[in-house]
Amino acid sequence: VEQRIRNHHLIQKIMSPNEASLLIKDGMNIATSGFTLSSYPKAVALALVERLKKSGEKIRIGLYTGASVGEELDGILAQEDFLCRRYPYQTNESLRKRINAGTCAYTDMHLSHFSQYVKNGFVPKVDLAIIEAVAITEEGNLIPGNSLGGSPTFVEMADQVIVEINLSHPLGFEGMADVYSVEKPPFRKPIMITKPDDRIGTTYIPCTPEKIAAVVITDIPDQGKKFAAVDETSQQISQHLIDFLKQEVSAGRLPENLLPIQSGVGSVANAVLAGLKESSFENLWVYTEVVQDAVLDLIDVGKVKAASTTAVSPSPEGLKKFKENIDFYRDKIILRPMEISNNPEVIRRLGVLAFNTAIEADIYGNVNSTNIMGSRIMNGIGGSGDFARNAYISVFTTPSTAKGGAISSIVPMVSHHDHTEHDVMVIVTERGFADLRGLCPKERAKTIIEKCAHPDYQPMLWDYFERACKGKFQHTPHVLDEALSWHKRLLDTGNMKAE
Ligand code: 0RQ
Repeated sequence: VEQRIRNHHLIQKIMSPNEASLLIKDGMNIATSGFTLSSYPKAVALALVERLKKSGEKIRIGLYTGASVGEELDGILAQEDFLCRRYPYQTNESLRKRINAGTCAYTDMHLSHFSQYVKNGFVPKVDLAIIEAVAITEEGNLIPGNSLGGSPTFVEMADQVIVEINLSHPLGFEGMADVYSVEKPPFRKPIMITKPDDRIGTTYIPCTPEKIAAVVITDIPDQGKKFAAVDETSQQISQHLIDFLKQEVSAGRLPENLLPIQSGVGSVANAVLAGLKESSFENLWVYTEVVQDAVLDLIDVGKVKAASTTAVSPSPEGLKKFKENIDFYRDKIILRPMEISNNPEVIRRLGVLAFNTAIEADIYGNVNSTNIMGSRIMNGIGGSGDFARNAYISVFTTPSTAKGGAISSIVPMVSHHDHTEHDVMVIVTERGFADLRGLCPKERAKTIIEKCAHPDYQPMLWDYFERACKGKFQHTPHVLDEALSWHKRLLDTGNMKAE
């Protein structure tokens, strides 16, 4: 215990998860650690839900996190309908159902904005923070697990803090974090990161013993998430992206070792980076928000010099490898708060190559990454907008069809806009890549239909575009009555294809 809780006074604040859960009251806004299913608190929420289920008492709370958290937090709270409000990102099935049924208010936000919103008082105040940690220092500071997300901001802004010391995290995590808090305007100083591995802050989350209301000891591990095996489609997407990068190097627009890479979440994103392992690229830098298995593998083979991230969220096997070899990885991975990992200033300065995933894209290059058929939230925008808008080159990948071909991912008009035509430079599907830089809308449409759309849908897209071009206004031609008719047809008949 002394190794984990180095402040003697705080040893007296150790309590059971159930006792600590009594600090959570109806109507509170609770902010927690956790980002992409890593290092979110579990024990207190599990105890809370178990106790309330027994007593039959109902509560409604707001939950603020870095990004997605797992079943033991979002899942169980959503199942009992205890969540009235949720910021800024989620990926949980039960919570998604509540949001789409309208019983939990969800505000889907750029992750770089969220810490600012909390600091500036743009969202209701944080009453209580629950932070999973590896250890507490003599001064009361917190050593984070394998994610930082919004934790430093939440600790700074909360009235009180519950710390869950998770023994499943090795003490070797200490030293990986670089915690720096963005100042308030006006006249704030630049964030002095000019290389992905620059260190500008502390290895702990600043906190005081007085703020810590309870310490809970647990060993419940993060569940982690298995990735789908790299299938042919993902492999083709990855190959086209690598061809594009090679083209940029040959043209002298990118250095031989590229520029710092950001890659989104999910199986396709993981496959894209897995492709880099087989490629000729070396001495790569990573400046991203989530490190999944593929980046660990690239580090293993010596292809990555250093990776800056706000979370290390590999599969269960990847997590085991990461923990067992933490002394090796600690030198190569810098864990930053999400207000730094996703900061537009730093992303623009470093010249990041941003690879993110689209649900659908339209012929003019607008991208929907969040809402299926315009209305049903999938996950959220996460950091994709932070990176896409500020990137040196922003790339969006997607298979050209979904649901066994019933859906075309290239449509006349997207049913929801996350990344507008102004932020999307390249679209890649398994068919090829469309380089949209410098093209006007009609040139973009031709390129996207030709290079990215599935052959089953190409004739329909050409037909739409050619008829649109017969209209009066020639800048971004549309047939407004038909622009969303593909989505409507899918909802009516289960297929986007015309009969
Ligand atoms: O649905 O699970 O019911 O089969 O969408 O699609 O192809 O499995 O792709 O796992 O890579 O997720 C955009 C959601 C892609 C993700 C998104 C259906 C499809 C399937 C998932 P099923 P895939 P992925 C870093 C950056 C936004 C946040 C982000 C995401 C499901 O990448 O959330 O990038 N991105 N953050 O069948 C209807 C279409 C569809 C479709 C796919 N056109 N219409 N359904 N699907 N295309 C991380 C953070 O920010 C924290």
